[in-house]
Amino acid sequence: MTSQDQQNPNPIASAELDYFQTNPAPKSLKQHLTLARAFIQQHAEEGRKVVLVTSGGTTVPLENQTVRYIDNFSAGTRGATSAEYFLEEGYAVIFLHRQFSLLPFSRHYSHNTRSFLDFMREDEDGRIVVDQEHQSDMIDVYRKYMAAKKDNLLLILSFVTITEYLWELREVAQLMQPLGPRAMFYLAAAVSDFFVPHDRMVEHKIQSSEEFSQQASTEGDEKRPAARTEGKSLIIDLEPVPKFLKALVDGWAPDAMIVSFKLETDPSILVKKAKYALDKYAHHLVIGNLLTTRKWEVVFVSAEEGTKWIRVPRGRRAKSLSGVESLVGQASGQIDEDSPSAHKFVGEPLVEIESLIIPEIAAMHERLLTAGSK
Ligand code: PAZ
Repeated sequence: MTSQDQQNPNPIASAELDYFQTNPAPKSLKQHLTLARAFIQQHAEEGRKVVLVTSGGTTVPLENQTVRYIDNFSAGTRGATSAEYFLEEGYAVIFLHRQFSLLPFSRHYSHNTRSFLDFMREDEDGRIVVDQEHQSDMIDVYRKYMAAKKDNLLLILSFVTITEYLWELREVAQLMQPLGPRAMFYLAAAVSDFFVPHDRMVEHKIQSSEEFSQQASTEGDEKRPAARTEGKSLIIDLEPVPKFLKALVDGWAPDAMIVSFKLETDPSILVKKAKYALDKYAHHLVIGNLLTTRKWEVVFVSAEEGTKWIRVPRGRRAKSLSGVESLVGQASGQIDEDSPSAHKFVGEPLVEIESLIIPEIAAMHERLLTAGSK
């Protein structure tokens, strides 16, 4: 034990307390929790498994009245796609996503280079209808969406900033506690590791002109603004976000199955980092993925099964004369190579990799539930 640990026997708990005391809750939290409480209660009563899917990137605001912020690349594809496959596996889904990132179902027709209007045409009576070419795909998506809506199986909540995300995650996780091991967390959001604490954030837009910029307080003052101009330069001095992933296991959702993602860009450290995260956070499964290949391959790292790669089959899409699409290529979604693929992936993957990931996770959840009930 370090002398700091001796003064404070649970550094994670005190970092948590400090974070949530000093970084205010989002205004929409109360309303979100009312919705989440009713949703969780309904599905607990109906004996359904509930998964909280997080999706999209968190922002790091530099000003309280935010004009500028730091963001990341995530579009929310992984989360939105996974949510659909969790519904297919019989889960009720709480979809906690970055506002305006991809949503389950509507993702098929949004954020594309094509507008949703390109899927429509005007019929002889002057009414808008779906183009013949897109009828079968759209009816499929529409029916699944309506089925989820009818049974209230999908609750959509949103966040923008890192602090909003953490508040929502903590509070919804605590509401999910009564579900016990029937709850799952699927943490696909790209969460910032660094942030500007509330007490070091300037109120107004940071001025680029020296004449208007507020003078930074004296050197060495730890409460000086974390983002400020000094001379002509913008200085951004971020602090680490406390590591809350362990709190999820220890305090917020001790009985739930927890699946987290590890994103890297360097193939040589991916598995090592995923294993490290598994040891450190004691989640049930860590899924490693690389920025450039994340739609084609991921690596599962778990105490239960060690290391296992999931890959989309290689091949191509083929269209028959009738226009029906089929897959030509390897049947299996898995190849037993034990490291990231050396070959380059081009175009779109043959199938959505989430269609392979989610059934594996659902089966793992079932095994955990069975083992727990013995
Ligand atoms: O949102 P997206 O589909 O563009 O990307 C998904 C992802 C890479 C953000 C996700 O698979 C992931 O790895 N999330 C965790 C990222 C992290 O290490 O914080």
